[in-house]
Amino acid sequence: MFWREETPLGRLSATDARSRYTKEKIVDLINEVLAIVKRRNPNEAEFFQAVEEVLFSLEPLLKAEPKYVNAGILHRIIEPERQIIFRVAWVDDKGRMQVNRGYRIQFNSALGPYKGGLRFHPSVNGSILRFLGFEQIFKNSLTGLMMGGAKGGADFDPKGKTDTEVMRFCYSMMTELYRHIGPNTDVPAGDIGVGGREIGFLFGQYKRLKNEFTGVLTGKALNWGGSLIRPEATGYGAVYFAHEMLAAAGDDIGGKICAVSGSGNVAQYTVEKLNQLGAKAVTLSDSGGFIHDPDGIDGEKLAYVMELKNVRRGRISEYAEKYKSATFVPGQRPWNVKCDCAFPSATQNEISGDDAKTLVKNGCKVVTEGANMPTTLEGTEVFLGNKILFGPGKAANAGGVAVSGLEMAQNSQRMMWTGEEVDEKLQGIMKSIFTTCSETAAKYGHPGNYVVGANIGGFVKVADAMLDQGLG
Ligand code: NDP
Ligand code: 2IT
Repeated sequence: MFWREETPLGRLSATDARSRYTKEKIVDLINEVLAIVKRRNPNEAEFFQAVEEVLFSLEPLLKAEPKYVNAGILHRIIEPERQIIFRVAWVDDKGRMQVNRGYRIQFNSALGPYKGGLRFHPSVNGSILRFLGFEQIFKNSLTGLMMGGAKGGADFDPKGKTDTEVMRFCYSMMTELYRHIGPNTDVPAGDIGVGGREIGFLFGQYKRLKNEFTGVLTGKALNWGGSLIRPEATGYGAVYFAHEMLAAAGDDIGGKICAVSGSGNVAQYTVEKLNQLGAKAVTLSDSGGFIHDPDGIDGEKLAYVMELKNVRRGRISEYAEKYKSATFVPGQRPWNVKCDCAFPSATQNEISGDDAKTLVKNGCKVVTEGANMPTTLEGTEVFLGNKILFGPGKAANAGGVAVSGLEMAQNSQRMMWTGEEVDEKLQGIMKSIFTTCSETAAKYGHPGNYVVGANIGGFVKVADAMLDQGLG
């Protein structure tokens, strides 16, 4: 727009960018920005991977809309607004002092308060949280709700810890985190290793420290400010997204054989919704291996998994001891099981290029990412090259954060909506995300490529808000 060109920002940013980056040279710009990411964040493979995928898919947009280049949006969007790293010291049940590292990456607040989960896992480091925080910016934008992007967590391993150890860890984590967050500043939630139990302990400590009962966290229990359908939202949303992709291709999820990985929050509610829609989930996994149950993981078996994983905190291998129809394969992921649809719902980079080829060879037609970045760049190319209906995580798993946004809205109103109301809104949001992905992909010359659609669709809203808000 003309007036933007005339703003001080427009003149400032235009100095060399406009002359150096002609349409033909957009790829040079992308490579220059990637080099900055690498220099500032050396050896951060996951963060680099997430940025590389997004920036290259923006190419057609940047060629059509030089305003983003002129205002230096790429240079700004790859640098978190604020990054907090802190010591978390706590005492275990034997009275020994333990130390972990805590993080909060407040990546982008152009669209609203920072929003994104906390991950507790021994693998947590800056690279993983920066990749997750970066993805969260575009995911939150796609929901259409007003939320910025953030991620946090700690290299704490909840496995094998008692409830009291987890409680003391959460208290100590919040004793530092509380000064950086708030219902209008930054609203964390769960992710791997952080569920209802951890959110409760974190909330209790925040409330004591601030003497305020506010919606500072989402994923709260239903009896003290949580939203109906939040626990279900990511898994349900992923299946709704798969349903939309199939419907647009004239097909239906009913009767489909589905391979699901993970056995935590996202995987469990993916299986529940698949069952409700008449599909058959035949696999689940954890870091020990996967189970294959060709008879399908029906409602009764799923109830067993929920008790096993959420209450007893056991291993998925126990499923095959309980149900003789199932086999347990240690140390492997479920991608060589013949299926129509795959729902990777455990962790990043769990589908390699070879796994993707195996899935395609075995007839898989739909891949819906319940997890964040579960497919490597090589795997993504295999799926796109074979015209698989591929729902990238930042679109397909956005249902979780979307219902977190609805939890924030309910907390602000001091109201609680019915489950039907929230589920209806979730379905509407997933449908609208699919429409954005589909229409944007077509508009920029890549029809059916929902990776391009999600990345450009998510980026435009954030970038426009950054333009409106000036330098920052
Ligand atoms: P949970 O902690 O509930 O479950 C995680 C599951 O994944 C467990 O079965 C776990 O097995 C498995 N897993 C974790 N890390 C690894 C690993 N390195 N190798 C193999 N298996 C692993 O987490 P969620 O279900 O909440 O999260 C799953 C994925 O979904 C993550 O990528 C998360 O970022 C993403 N996501 C979650 C949302 C949410 O609302 N919860 C929203 C959007 C995305 P084990 O118990 O052996 O570790
Ligand atoms: O990756 C994600 O979107 C989440 N873990 C959920 C974040 C949230 O704020 O609900």
